Order: sequence, then structure tokens, then C-alpha cells
Amino acid sequence: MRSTGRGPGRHVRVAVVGAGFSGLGAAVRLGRAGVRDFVVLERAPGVGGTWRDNTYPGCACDVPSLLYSYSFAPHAGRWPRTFSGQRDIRAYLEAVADAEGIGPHLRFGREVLEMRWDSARLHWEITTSRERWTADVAVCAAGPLSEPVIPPIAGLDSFLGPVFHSARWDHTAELRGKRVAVIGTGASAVQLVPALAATAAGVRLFQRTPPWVLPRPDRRVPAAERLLYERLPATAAARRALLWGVRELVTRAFTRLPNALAGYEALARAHLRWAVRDPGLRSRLTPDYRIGCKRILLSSAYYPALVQPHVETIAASLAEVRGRRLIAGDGTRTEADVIVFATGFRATEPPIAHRVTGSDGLTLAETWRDGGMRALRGTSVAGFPNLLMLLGPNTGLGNTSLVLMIESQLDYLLDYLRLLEEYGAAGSVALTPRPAAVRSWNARLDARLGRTVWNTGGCASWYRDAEGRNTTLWPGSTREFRRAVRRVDPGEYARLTPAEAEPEPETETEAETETEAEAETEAEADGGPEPVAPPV
Ligand code: N01
Repeated sequence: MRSTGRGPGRHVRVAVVGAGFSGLGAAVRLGRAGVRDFVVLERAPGVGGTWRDNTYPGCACDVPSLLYSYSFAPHAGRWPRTFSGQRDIRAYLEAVADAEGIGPHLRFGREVLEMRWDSARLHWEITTSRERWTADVAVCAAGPLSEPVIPPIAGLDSFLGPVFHSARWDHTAELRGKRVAVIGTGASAVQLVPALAATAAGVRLFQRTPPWVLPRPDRRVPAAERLLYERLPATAAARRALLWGVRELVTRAFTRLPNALAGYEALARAHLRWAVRDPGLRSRLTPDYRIGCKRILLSSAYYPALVQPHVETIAASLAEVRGRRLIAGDGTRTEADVIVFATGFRATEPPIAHRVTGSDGLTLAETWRDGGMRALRGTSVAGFPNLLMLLGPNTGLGNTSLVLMIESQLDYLLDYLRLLEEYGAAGSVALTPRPAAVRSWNARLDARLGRTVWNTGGCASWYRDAEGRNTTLWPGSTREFRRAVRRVDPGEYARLTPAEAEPEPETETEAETETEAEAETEAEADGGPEPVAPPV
């Protein structure tokens, strides 16, 4: 690490912000590629990101572990269940960090307060809660679902008991024998409600919109099967490929043919009918929008929990709190000793966007104020040179493993570093996405998103921002994304040198910036691209 010569602070080639699944993955891939001069800045005291923060009872992953793990750090013989719990996933990430020798690069307890691009020196100035860094390249791996939201509720301050968010579980709060109110019925709620119902004296569930719920085919992985995966890794790889392939096939229904999801709807209705006999409750739990519009939830324990006599489902949002009394939007009144908000995250307005200032003096949040979050290939943003975002805009998925998207972006990161090196010595050149390339990419995304179930399914969800634009999900298969970010297209970037604060003028017209990936996308629409090996 070379000194910046400007007071306390150190310079690195790459600074990664965040040590969750994506930041840790970046560290592993950087290390394996021989990049030694990098640091991972993490505000928490350990690795794990969302799998460290979310410790609510019942917290688990709704994607099978064989697929929800790095292809480059297989763990097949060690997952105790097909769908792992939070502790096992966190332990996996810690084990990967240890095995890969990431420790010396990790800096815990460093919250990134500000990141500012220095056009003269071509580097990022990063101020953390402890010290300052400069970096040629910044990798934002802060996570799309890391900032919990508690909605404003009239009188909430007057509540006479513990109040907390599902992602910041208060383990000191006594729940046994208490009446617990849960607000929200998303992926977190369906996991924590059954666990709460097993201990609390009563659960009052405030449901604004009923979710579609399918059974979760979870099971303990027998020792013999684990041994097989351990001894014959090809069997685990084959199973992972199968899990991946089935989800890839279904993707087309989400993105192009929402009516083809009717079979899932029938299955979910049958699940509800089978589990809930009371017609009144069943009707309250029946969604009135297309399945898949919001995340499809997997739980075999949710409906059985709701039919218990001490669990009350109130089909309305929480409108007001008066002492221990809770008043729902439909006027229903109930009492509680504890309130748990399972109300989701700030996905379309990430707080880190207010802390990152680019070459024109605007923050990411200001840049995205009109038109919402936009990036090039979900990864880089015009006006923010040498900034790569992992799980950036439109890289989320509705039905398969996000780890696949992360790994694809890591290929892009390494290719980006290769290209930078090809262009000049460290600190002598930077790359910034051409605005036309960003516009072109997003125009194509918007067109494709327009026909997805997320936009047409008749629901409101965190996938779309306040203007209704879907800025979070990728409207294609993971294979297609992988192809789109396998290599950096130099034509999509302008080169910056310290002498020129401004990028070279754009040479091509917007029409000419139709990219390789877009051409591939069209090829797929016209009959499909050439086969690509599954990410196993
Ligand atoms: O949050 P959500 P989550 N009054 O935003 C309700 C991932 N995840 O934490 O549907 C009353 O989905 C809101 O109601 P409505 C996964 O990607 C993954 O559950 O908007 N209610 C909704 O029911 C997931 O999608 C796993 O009408 C209010 C709920 O709160 C994402 O995290 C596990 C309200 C919020 O649901 C977020 O899931 C868990 C208000 N003012 C989470 N505001 C895996 O297994 C909001 N709601 C991988």
C-alpha cells in the first residue's frame, strides 16, 4: 500500500465496501487473481452482510444451498439441510473468508461515511468512521437490502414495549408469554411468524397484502448424501446444475409470459385450501394479483401457524398506536406487548447513494433523483469513474440465486481491472461509462421490464420505485446476464487521464451503442443464443 502523503490514510488499488456475499466474493476473486493491494471496509464487526444482520427466529434462505453458495467455494457435503438457516450460511461465509486468507484485507468497524471522486488524481477518497483511504477503483458491495425501513406510524412513540425491525432483532426482548404484533407479510414475516407462534402467547399479524405462498421442500440432508457429495463432487455439481436449469426455464414465464405462471397459482391455491379450512381466513389470505408479481414465498409452516387460535390475522396495515393498543387501517383494535416490523428495506433509494459523489460533484442519489437508479450492465454509473457496483440497479432476481449474479459481476470486475492495466499504470487512467451506453442499456431494460410479471401483475412491490419504474430486477435469465458482463466492452467507456477532467467526447450515436449483450439478447429472442455452460 502506498501512502497518499496527505495526512492519515492509505492508498490501495481496490477498496471494496461491504463484506457480505458480494464483497467477500470480490475479495476472494481479487486474491485468486493475484491482486494483493486491496481492502474490504465493513461497518460491522464481522463478515456476512445480510446473513450476519438478520438473526430473527426462523431466518433461513428460500433458495437451496447447493445453488445459494459460491461455485468457486463449494460446500456441498456440509450443508445440513437443503434450504439452510441463517447460522449455517453465516458460518459458510466466515469459513470461506478464513480458507481464502481474506483476513488481512478486512477492516471491520469502518462505516463508509463519504466517497468522493478526485478528478485530478484519478482516485476515490473514502472517509470511514475510523480513517481515510484512497483507491484507484472502488467496489460498492453495500447490499441492496441492508437498510431496514420502519414506516411512520401515528403514535408509535407512545408504545409501551419493545419495537424493532426483523433485520435488527432485539434478542434481549422477552417474547415468551407475550402478545407480539408483526407488521408485514413478506419473505421475512413468513419465516418469523411460525417461530414466534411457537413461543409467544399471542401473535397479531398485520397484513396489508396477502402473499402467494408455496410449500418449501426443505429436508435434512442425510449423511450418506453428504458423503456422496464429498467423495464425488461431480454429483453435487450435477445437482446444482439441475437446480439452476429448472429455475432458468421458469424465468421466461416471469419475464415474458406471466400467464404461464398460472400453474404455480393453482398450486399455491391448493396449498392454501389444504392448510386453511376456515373460509373467512382463507379469503383474507387469498391474493388478488398474479403470482410472481411480488416475491413468491416458500413456507410449509406459515399457514399452519396462522390457523392456531392464538394467532390473529388482521387484513389491514397498522394505522395507529396508543399505548399498548394497536389500531388497524380497517378500524380493528387489538393489544400487544411487542411490535416487530417485518416491513422490508430501502431497496430503490439506498442510503449509500447519498454518500458517493462523482466527477461532476453530484451524489449518486442526486444523479438518480430524476428517473431512478440507472447503471450500465447493473454495475457502473455515468459520472462515477472507476466505481463498480455489485448487485447494482436491475441485478435482482425473482426466482433464483443472487449469488449467480454476483459471480457474473465479479468476472466483469476482473476484466475491468485487466483493461485498466492495459491502458496504463495505476493512477494514470480511469474509465467512466459513456452516458449514451447507459441510456441505451436502460432503454432496453425498461422495454423488457414492461412485459414482466413484476410490472404487469397488478401488485405494488419494492421492486419498483416511487415513480413505478422497476429499478431492481433483471428481466432475463442468469445465463444471459452472465454473457452480458463476461467482458467489459471498451466502446462503452471513455478513458480519463489526470490531465483531462472531462472524458473524451462521445464518438458514436446512441443508436450505434447497441451493445454486444443487447445483440445477444435479440439473438435469444430470435431463437436463442449458443449454449453456455451452467455456472456450476
Ligand atoms: O420485506 P418485504 P421482507 N404498513 O418488503 C409490509 C429478501 N429476503 O423483509 O405487501 C403495513 O418483502 C408490506 O406490505 P405490502 C427477499 O428478496 C430473502 O419480508 O407492501 N405493512 C410487506 O408485506 C425479500 O423480497 C429471504 O402491502 C407494510 C412487508 O411489509 C426481501 O428480502 C428471506 C408497511 C415487507 O415485505 C424483503 O423481504 C427474507 C406499512 N406501512 C428476505 N410497509 C431469503 O430467504 C410495508 N409493509 C433469501
